Amino acid sequence: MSKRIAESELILNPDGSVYHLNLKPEHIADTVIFVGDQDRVEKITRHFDTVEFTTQKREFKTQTGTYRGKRLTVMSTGIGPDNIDIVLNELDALVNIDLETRMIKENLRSLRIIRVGTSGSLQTGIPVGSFLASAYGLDLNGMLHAYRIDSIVHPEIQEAFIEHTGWSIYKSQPLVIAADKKLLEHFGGNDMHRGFTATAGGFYGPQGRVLRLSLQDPKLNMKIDSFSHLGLKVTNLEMETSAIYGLCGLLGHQAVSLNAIIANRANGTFAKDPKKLVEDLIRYTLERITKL
Ligand code: R1P
Repeated sequence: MSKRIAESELILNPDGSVYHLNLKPEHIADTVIFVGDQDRVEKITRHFDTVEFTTQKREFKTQTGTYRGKRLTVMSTGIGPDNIDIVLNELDALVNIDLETRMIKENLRSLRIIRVGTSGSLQTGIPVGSFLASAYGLDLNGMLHAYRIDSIVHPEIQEAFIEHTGWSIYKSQPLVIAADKKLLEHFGGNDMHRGFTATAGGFYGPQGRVLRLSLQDPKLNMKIDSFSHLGLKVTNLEMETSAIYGLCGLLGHQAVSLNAIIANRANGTFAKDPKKLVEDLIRYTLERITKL
């Protein structure tokens, strides 16, 4: 029997909705599409037959409706792994905690989470304009270290990565977490690269970008690019995937991350029309969702 979760630990708004997301259990579908940008939510739901519910608080905008008869939720997570911690804990609470009694439910539900994001490639073989499904997330940001993560990580790849890059003892240890296999198979079609996606906790220094500040290890990006373990190379950098894979793995939800490659860090190129790439990935994702 679980313990009652205190008001200070699971905060509810006066209307009973969860604190940051402003949602009640009836507002969400079992399949949830995550995007970063709040303006991308309607770029997806404008394809829907109907939208039954809309809310927004800060960067977390949610719409639920039906697409070709299938009930779907689309939610913006904003930027970064810290937001993913909020979004996934509150989403899980909506389905797996009784918000009246504040007790964990006996029968747990599993959500399907599909991220539709943008990302920068690290390999010349994955050019701007490609789509990539992340088979693994490489966690370089540390958020997941707050949790007991041992059951879902891949220490042999982590150790090889730490050795190859000479990973600093002053940074949190990298973690490797896999996508949900079935969702990866379903969404990672022939026209998609399979990826090993590094998730950074910032956009500039943490991804090796130099404007005015010097980096602790200026060669780190080169070492990440050249890492290879049993054929596994780090393919792209963004800011959410490993956090989603880690928390979904621990909470019992299924997740896959789909990336539109809008930049290539290996050859310095950036997409001429990133909006079109995102729109193409949205259409691809919605098409595949109807076949789930
Ligand atoms: C940085 O510009 C943001 O873009 C990428 C990164 O992961 C980060 O969130 O993804 P989204 O376009 O999905 O937000």
